[in-house]
Amino acid sequence: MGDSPIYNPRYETMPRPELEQLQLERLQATVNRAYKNVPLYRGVLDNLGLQPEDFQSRDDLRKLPFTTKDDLRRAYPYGLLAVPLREVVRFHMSSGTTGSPTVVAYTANDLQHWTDLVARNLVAAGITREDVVQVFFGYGLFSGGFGLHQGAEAIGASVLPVSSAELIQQVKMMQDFRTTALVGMPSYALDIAAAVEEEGIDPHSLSLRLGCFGAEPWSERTREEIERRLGLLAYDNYGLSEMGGPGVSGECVQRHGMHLAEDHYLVEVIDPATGELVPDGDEGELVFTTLTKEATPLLRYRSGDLSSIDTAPCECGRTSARMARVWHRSDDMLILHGINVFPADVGEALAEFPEAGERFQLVVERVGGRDQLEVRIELSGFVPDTNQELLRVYEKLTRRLEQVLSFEPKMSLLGPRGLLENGLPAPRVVDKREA
Ligand code: DLL
Repeated sequence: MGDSPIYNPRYETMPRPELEQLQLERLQATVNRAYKNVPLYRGVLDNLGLQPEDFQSRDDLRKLPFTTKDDLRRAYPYGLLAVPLREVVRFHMSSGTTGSPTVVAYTANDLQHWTDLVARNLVAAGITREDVVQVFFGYGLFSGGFGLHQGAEAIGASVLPVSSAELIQQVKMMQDFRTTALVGMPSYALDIAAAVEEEGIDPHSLSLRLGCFGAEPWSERTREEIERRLGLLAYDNYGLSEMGGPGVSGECVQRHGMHLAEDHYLVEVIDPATGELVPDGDEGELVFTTLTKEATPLLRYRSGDLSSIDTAPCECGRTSARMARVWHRSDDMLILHGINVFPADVGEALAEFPEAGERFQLVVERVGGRDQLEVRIELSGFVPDTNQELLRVYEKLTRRLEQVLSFEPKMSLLGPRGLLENGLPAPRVVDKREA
């Protein structure tokens, strides 16, 4: 596994002292912009008696409270814009499940930076202008499709925006266009592998060389499985819509963690319980501050993602810190075929129905390579007179859950106390996917 070229050597290999100075200058500009233009942040600084000039070191950031997903939801749709609407050229939204999603806006400069960052990740994994890149992320409010597409185009690769087409169509495109690189979600890559096998195609007869996968947690075991079944090398890349989408970090060919774009994001790792920084290298929740974002700058945004950061030099020559694979979250958000599911949202929807009790459980399994969600709901004192009445309740709840989740879950209705185990409430989330 040799080295691959570096897309933006000036920034990706900047000596760390210089990088830290750049971060400070960009932080000062960001705080200034947020204070002047975003009422939420003006209020925060004013309440603390702080002025933008009080940020003289990167550590001064810690004077500020965290920004949370709820802050973003409350600000929907325009509340956190730091520029006039006429400066905004694009919006994306998180794939969350509630009625109040989180919005991210981009100026033309933001789009340029985003494209550059995704291009860095793709080049780090070894994609070049010789590659035919098949993108099977969704194109839409979700940032994955457009983000990876722009990055691959910027490199000069030949991009096939197949998006979420039928599996058989994906396979046909891979054959007809001799696709060399796949870009999408790892779980979907496994679906494609299954379709290849069903068609009786030998994966080595395809032209696949590598894949860049992300947008959901996946393990080393899944990596090995994808590589074996599709005959390619699989690389991890990470991002979140609040930070603009993919491009926040990605693996180089060394595959020892994902290089963070520290010239665009200042990352802290905190103990989710206390909010204090954890010792260097320990696992904690990633907290991001944007350093270049014009349209929607965010200060100390709690990602919910648990990871650790290594600042040791990497053999590839990049000086940026590397973050470990994200597997757990500090909240109980689940990602199911790319859709972020918050159990609290399911609870809120169920509370609309007197027939449903307080207790419910989400059970996630991987069946035939696909994530499957079962929502187990305890009925309140409600006793159906007839099967038809039970069926009506069942259908009503299924319809509502489908609205909330944007897919239809499997559902089980249990009698009262059906979700008590030894008198205690059963866990709210049971994730049976591989650990
Ligand atoms: O998933 C952005 C993205 C698109 C990243 C394409 C990579 C590739 P959201 O829908 O806002 O944005 O979901 C963000 O997904 O907070 C993590 O919990 C999870 N996540 C993203 N990438 C990874 C990864 C996009 N490589 C949330 N490994 C994040 C594990 C990931 N989890």
